[in-house]
Amino acid sequence: MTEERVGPVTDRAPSGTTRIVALSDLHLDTPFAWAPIEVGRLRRQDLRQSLSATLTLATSVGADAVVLAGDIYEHERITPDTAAFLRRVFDEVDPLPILVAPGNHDWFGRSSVWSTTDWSPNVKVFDSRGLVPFSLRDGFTIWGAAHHGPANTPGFLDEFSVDRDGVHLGLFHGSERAGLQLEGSDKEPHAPFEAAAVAASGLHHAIVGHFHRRREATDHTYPGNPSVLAFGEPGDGGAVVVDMDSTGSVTRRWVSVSKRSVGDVEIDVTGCLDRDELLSRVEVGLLDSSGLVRLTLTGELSPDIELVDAEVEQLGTGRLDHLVVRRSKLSVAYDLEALREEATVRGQFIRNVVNDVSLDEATRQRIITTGLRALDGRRDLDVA
Ligand SMILES: [Mn+2]
Repeated sequence: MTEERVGPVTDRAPSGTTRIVALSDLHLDTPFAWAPIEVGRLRRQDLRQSLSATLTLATSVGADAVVLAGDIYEHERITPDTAAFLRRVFDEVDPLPILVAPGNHDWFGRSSVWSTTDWSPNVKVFDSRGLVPFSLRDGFTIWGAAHHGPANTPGFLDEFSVDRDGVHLGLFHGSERAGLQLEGSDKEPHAPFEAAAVAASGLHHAIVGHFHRRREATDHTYPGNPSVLAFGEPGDGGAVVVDMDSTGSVTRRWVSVSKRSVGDVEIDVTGCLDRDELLSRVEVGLLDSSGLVRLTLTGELSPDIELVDAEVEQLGTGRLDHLVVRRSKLSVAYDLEALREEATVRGQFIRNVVNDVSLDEATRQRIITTGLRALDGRRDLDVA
């Protein structure tokens, strides 16, 4: 669920403080393969809107710069229209500096949009593999770098140290090592770094992209993805207003730049006696939801109920932008002890599955449920 976590930022940065608005992992033009075509289109439009809202925010809070920490778009997917959109919205906030550190999805290369677009003069794309300085103002330096390919980028803080006085902010796309577990094991260690290396290098703070979960660490910040790309993502990211004082310490405020909510709802259907009762329970359970919703049915479904996903999905029509129904946590309340005693095909089926030692318990339950539904002549089966 993406929501407003702070009120509008109405104050101005105190004098001597530099105000940065940070964003990462927008993934413009991501395909949303899980979604129907029209929902995918809607979400891609939402992503653009998140960027526009970020730039509006930056202007209204008097930011000194916008920093983009990578994966703003996807190299394989970005359309000429999206490139033109980027060019236009960046141009519209000129002379507000926009600093870009390309990530593993929007890596910098000769053919990349970061490289081929004729950006307005306020746009600075870091194109070097090593961190290089950009002097935002006297005594305030932003160090940025780029991924040059979709994988195998070494850590940006390896063998790096600042070489001048003042306040130093790092900007790159990479994996803080301790955070890898939090993101799940399928995240490859792109440009890994140790949290302690930020201070050790002489940087006061680093704005880092790649992890979709927001993180407010002592000396680094992951904005998190501002607009979720799939159900199950934490959805706690956004644009971050970072105020950095003359000693290099930071104050951070996350601001939601996503208009449409994306959420998970679980509804227990245990005890529903027929389909109508179940559908009303779901309808009531969805009353507080809006936007895109993944509904997970849980509990025990009465064997008498014939449940078709399309009927449940219709409950969202007109009120929600999209409703996905998931029944993987739903079991059917068969009386297996009684059924396995039956001298029937059904009884034999249960005995065979129960006695098959090659099956793990989850598979066994799924086969039994699916098989019994099939033997009952139901067509509302999950694909096993
Ligand atoms: Mn990434």
